[in-house]
Amino acid sequence: MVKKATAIANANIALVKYWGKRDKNLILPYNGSISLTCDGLFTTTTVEFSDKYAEDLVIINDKELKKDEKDILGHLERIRKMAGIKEKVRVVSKSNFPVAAGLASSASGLAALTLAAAKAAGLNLSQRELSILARQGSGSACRSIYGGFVEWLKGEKEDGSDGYAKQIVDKNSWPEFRMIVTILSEAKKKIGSRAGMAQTVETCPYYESWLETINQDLEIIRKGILKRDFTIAGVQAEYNCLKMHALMIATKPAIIYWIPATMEIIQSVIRWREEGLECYFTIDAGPNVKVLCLEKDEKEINRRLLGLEGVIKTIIAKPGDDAKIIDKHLF
Ligand code: 2P0
Repeated sequence: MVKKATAIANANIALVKYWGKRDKNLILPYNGSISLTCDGLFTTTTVEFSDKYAEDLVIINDKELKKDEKDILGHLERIRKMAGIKEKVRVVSKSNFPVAAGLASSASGLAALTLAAAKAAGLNLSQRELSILARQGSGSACRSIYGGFVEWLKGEKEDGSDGYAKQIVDKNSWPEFRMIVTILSEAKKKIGSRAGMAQTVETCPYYESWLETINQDLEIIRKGILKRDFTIAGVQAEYNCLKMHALMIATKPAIIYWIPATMEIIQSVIRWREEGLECYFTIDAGPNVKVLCLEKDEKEINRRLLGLEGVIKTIIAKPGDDAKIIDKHLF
């Protein structure tokens, strides 16, 4: 039997951010998060388990995986164990956007890997089971199993069985919603989010306040999404992003992901909004800014963004689909 499958998964960008783990092995978060699954920012991954391979081999964006990179081989081993198979694996994965620049490449990457590997290994998992499994590869990947607007429930149980993502609404529920991703720097970031969030939990004096106020952020954004109220969702997303960056800045040593062009966009978005062009920003563990707007303003905001110093390019994303199996393999 051929044990080969290919999956495609979209990246997701959080509107309420995940920042901090209560369990590093199972990847259980201290707080819940909400994201938009982005059409047009995706990873395609082919996985094959076979006796013909003498060694595991993982090729991501044409480069062989180094041992010290995220524990992808450990994740594949987890899936092999679940399926009770022993064959070595070959993985080829490609993303259509810059990796490791705060664009959640690990989310689409680990979601596509989980789905393709589970299918190739002969596991027949529900979306919830896939979400729990993807989470153990990379936290934010559990959200990329679903399309549209998605919430990752932090869960309470120690075994992580209630720590999964679920869809709030699908992509057709708010088709006018847009996320314009600006690419400012394709450089690999200095501190990864895994180390950055651990450092924040350990040293940031404000981390307790983050946890005390997060449920309110989740509630307001959920309401904004369900009512399709752009102002409610946008205001709260921007606020939550700034709170997360305030945490990062107040750790020892400070984690500062922003570059001058990041601030240029922040100030511009605030100015455009004051002029009546409604848009909001969010920023992850990197310098790139994502600008939230509605379809009617997409062209104008994109034009203005491209005119700013330091903006290399933009990608306009709409609400995207669930992760899915496709027929066309990469090898
Ligand atoms: C998020 N980020 O909610 C937050 C906001 C970055 C900033 O999830 O250690 O790659 O693999 O669980 O999911 C990035 O962290 O970290 C992230 P791991 P992950 O999107």
